Amino acid sequence: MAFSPRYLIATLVATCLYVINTATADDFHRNRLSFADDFQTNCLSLMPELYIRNSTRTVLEYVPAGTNLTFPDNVASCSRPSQVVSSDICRLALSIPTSNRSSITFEAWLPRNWTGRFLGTGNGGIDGCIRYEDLAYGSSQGFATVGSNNGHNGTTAIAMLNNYDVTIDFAWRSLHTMVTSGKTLTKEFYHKSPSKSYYIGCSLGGRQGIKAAEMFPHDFDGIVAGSPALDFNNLYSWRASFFPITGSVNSSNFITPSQWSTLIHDEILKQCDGLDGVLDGIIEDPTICDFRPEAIMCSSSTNATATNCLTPTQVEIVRRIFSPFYGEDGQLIYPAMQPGSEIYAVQKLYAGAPFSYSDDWFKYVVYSNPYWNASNFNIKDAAAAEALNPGDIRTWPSSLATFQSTGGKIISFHGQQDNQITSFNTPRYYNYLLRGMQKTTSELDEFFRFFRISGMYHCNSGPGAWVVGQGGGASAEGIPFAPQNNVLAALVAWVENGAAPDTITGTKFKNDDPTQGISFQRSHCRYPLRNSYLGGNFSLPESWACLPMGTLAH
Ligand SMILES: *[C@@H]1O[C@H](CO)[C@@H](O)[C@H](O)[C@H]1NC(C)=O
Ligand SMILES: *[C@@H]1O[C@H](CO)[C@@H](O)[C@H](O)[C@H]1NC(C)=O
Ligand SMILES: *[C@@H]1O[C@H](CO)[C@@H](O)[C@H](O)[C@H]1NC(C)=O
Ligand SMILES: *[C@@H]1O[C@H](CO)[C@@H](O)[C@H](O)[C@H]1NC(C)=O
Ligand SMILES: *[C@@H]1O[C@H](CO)[C@@H](O)[C@H](O)[C@H]1NC(C)=O
Ligand SMILES: *[C@@H]1O[C@H](CO)[C@@H](O)[C@H](O)[C@H]1NC(C)=O
Ligand SMILES: *[C@@H]1O[C@H](CO)[C@@H](O)[C@H](O)[C@H]1NC(C)=O
Ligand SMILES: *[C@@H]1O[C@H](CO)[C@@H](O)[C@H](O)[C@H]1NC(C)=O
Ligand SMILES: *[C@@H]1O[C@H](CO)[C@@H](O)[C@H](O)[C@H]1NC(C)=O
Ligand SMILES: [Ca+2]
Repeated sequence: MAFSPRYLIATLVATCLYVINTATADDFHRNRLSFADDFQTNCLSLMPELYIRNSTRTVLEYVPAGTNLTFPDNVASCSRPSQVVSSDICRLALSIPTSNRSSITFEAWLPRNWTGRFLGTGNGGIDGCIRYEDLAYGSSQGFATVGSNNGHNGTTAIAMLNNYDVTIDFAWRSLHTMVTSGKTLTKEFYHKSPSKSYYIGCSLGGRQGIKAAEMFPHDFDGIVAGSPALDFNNLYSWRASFFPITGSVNSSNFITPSQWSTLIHDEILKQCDGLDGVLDGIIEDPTICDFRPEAIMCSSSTNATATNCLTPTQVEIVRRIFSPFYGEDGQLIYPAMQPGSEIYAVQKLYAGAPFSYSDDWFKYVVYSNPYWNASNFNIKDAAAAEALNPGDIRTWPSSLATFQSTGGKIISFHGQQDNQITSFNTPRYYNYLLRGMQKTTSELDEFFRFFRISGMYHCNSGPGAWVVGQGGGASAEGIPFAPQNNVLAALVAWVENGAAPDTITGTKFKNDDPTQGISFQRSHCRYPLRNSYLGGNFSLPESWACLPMGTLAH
């Protein structure tokens, strides 16, 4: 077989390139290994328990990038048996007492490639669960990242029964203990204090962030507070209010999941999807969706077994669900559920069973009575919870002046199809804070910006462009860690360079799978601006503009 000269030259060049490449790779590998040894040695020789009073060490290990960590001791209800770690870290865990009858489990993931930044992570629901995906996310972006179990393990509140110290940990003390301990250990490990301190959390975690800004304004320079569980006592009462409205699954007018997710949701889209100018299954601004359920009521001449319409009683149930929740004195307890969230809301809030977080809260915290019956919940219970305000968990500060004066910045966001915390509550808080601090919108926006994320359910997922870097896992995968696309990167740019975000561009991946490519992107506006369709391809961000309410788009 004869080879052409051209082939031989090509082969020779390829071989030389291969040799050069191999040498480079070997050198790189060797350098990396010797560096790894230092980092690893420093990690394993750290004695974290010496720096945190009365703490007990439970983990100290060097974890190389690519490791699939497993957590055999983590309670099953946290649903976090393992976590892939994408950067080299020093991992340590401590048990830290917070009183003589309470303690927190603390974790720090300290990356080899440290940017000098510190990141605290929050919790969710009524848990008790370290968000390992957020520890992996933060450490992979070079933050010394810490998390805690918020004072108890698992997804129930039973540990708070007759132990007010566990409730205090849950309300604020676990997070603050985690931050002070985390900063101390970061300094011991790197021999340098963190340059800037950040926080990221959603839902309960969003509330934790606002609480920290209120109570410990020096803990963080920047806070991402997603879908925040603000006005916590009233939120838990609002959630408890649905079961008496829907009745139990076998009650005569119970609205079934399929009625919610097809009949009712479809009618909501029919009435409101087009308000933003585009029929895409996404209601950009649900505050202007005045849903009329009578449109799908069965008429008296309809066959009584028909499933494509609602009885008058069911229409009334739907009306109550989409109405604000008022107390004994006629004062607002919590704003209405926004239309658009029904497909997922039916799984919990409208499931015809007590909502477990609220049930736990009243049983184990408000009344210390495990036999309390959620069927009989009413506005007197709401008043009792609000008056008790366990652990001062409310989180509804009328001013964050001290936090602002330290240069602190807050980015809040809320999914406009949130199925667990009505997204109408965050504009309510924005306006409350604005009144409390007596600021104009542009003045408040100097340190507190709120973005409405259309088509996003509770903290993540949904039909909209919901991937905005709001947490680890799917919430940050596949998009660059860049201010325009990622709320945490936007916060860093704001705190460190004064570059405040005007919009956040969210991404929707095909089937929510980054490997399949981007389906579309949309830039989300900061409240009170609204996303308005200008024309053109609605899958492109530039076909939309953030305009004040009442402005004509074109
Ligand atoms: C730490 O332990 C000491 C002795 O064991 C005890 O006196 C002290 O109260 C503990 N401090 C805390 C914060 O638990
Ligand atoms: C990590 O390990 C767990 C438990 O062995 C396994 O279930 C999981 O699939 C692994 N994850 C990956 C990405 O390999
Ligand atoms: C919580 O679980 C961890 C293991 O993940 C354990 O070390 C700790 O003791 C538990 N804390 C409580 C309060 O039960
Ligand atoms: C725990 O500390 C409290 C004060 O914070 C004290 O009243 C109580 O007696 C202590 N209990 C025990 C068992 O030491
Ligand atoms: C370390 O982080 C910097 C910036 O954060 C990045 O540019 C660099 O590629 C990272 N290096 C490694 C080895 O990950
Ligand atoms: C509802 O009725 C079904 C069928 O009769 C029964 O199996 C189920 O236990 C009932 N559920 C409740 C909550 O009563
Ligand atoms: C009502 O609908 C059911 C089921 O679709 C059907 O079997 C029945 O014949 C209908 N009755 C009348 C009066 O149309
Ligand atoms: C709760 O109260 C309802 C209504 O009064 C009653 O039907 C139900 O049996 C009670 N449940 C329990 C567990 O006592
Ligand atoms: C609209 O933009 C999307 C996203 O870039 C693209 O996939 C689609 O082909 C465009 N549609 C038209 C009609 O140009
Ligand atoms: Ca639409």
